[in-house]
Amino acid sequence: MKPVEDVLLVVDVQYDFMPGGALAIAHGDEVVPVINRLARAFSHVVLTQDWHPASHVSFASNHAGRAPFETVALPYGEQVLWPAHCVQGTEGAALHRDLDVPHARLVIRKGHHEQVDSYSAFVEADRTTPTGLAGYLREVGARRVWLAGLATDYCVAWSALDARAAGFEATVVEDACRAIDLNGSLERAWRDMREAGVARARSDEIAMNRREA
Ligand code: VGL
Ligand code: ZN
Repeated sequence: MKPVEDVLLVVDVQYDFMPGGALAIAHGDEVVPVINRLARAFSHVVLTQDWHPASHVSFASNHAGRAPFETVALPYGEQVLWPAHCVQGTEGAALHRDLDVPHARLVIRKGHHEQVDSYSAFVEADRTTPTGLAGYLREVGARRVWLAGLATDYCVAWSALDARAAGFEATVVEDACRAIDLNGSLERAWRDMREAGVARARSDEIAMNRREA
């Protein structure tokens, strides 16, 4: 296994997704030490950052009379309305200070278009606007994307599915992720990923295998 063929994608390890954050994910902070350990087995790491303008279409507060976790029909399809989170330049949008991945090469910021959300690190929610990540990964010779971070059933799952759609192998490191689990979203995400050929692994297996490789 040539290291350059394997890229670790660390998704949205940001304060607003941590306990106490604006869109808190239960036990979200537990991924940090797992990812720190995992990342040492990868020479190539890419980080993502959810990065919305304050006027973003995914925020319930920008829709009169609507509450968080309701859905709304947008031109590109159904959109979950979230509490305002990861507003560009705020503390809540910052990466967790204990995330220790100094060798990460690229940070992809997504969700910056006011009228389009982007769970996926590859393609925005209109399903047509690319972030550029697929082109970057192809150019550096990546074959498999390993995924970790938040949330399993939204940004991790959508990124894993789009990695497959872009022609990469994809493996979700399940103990390095935590889920939002809204109305069965976690079970649905695992089913969709399985059907798309996304593999599942545990961080202890990977770190060991990759050290031996
Ligand atoms: C996410 C909901 C809204 C995520 C981002 O990182 O999974 N979920 N924005
Ligand atoms: Zn978001």
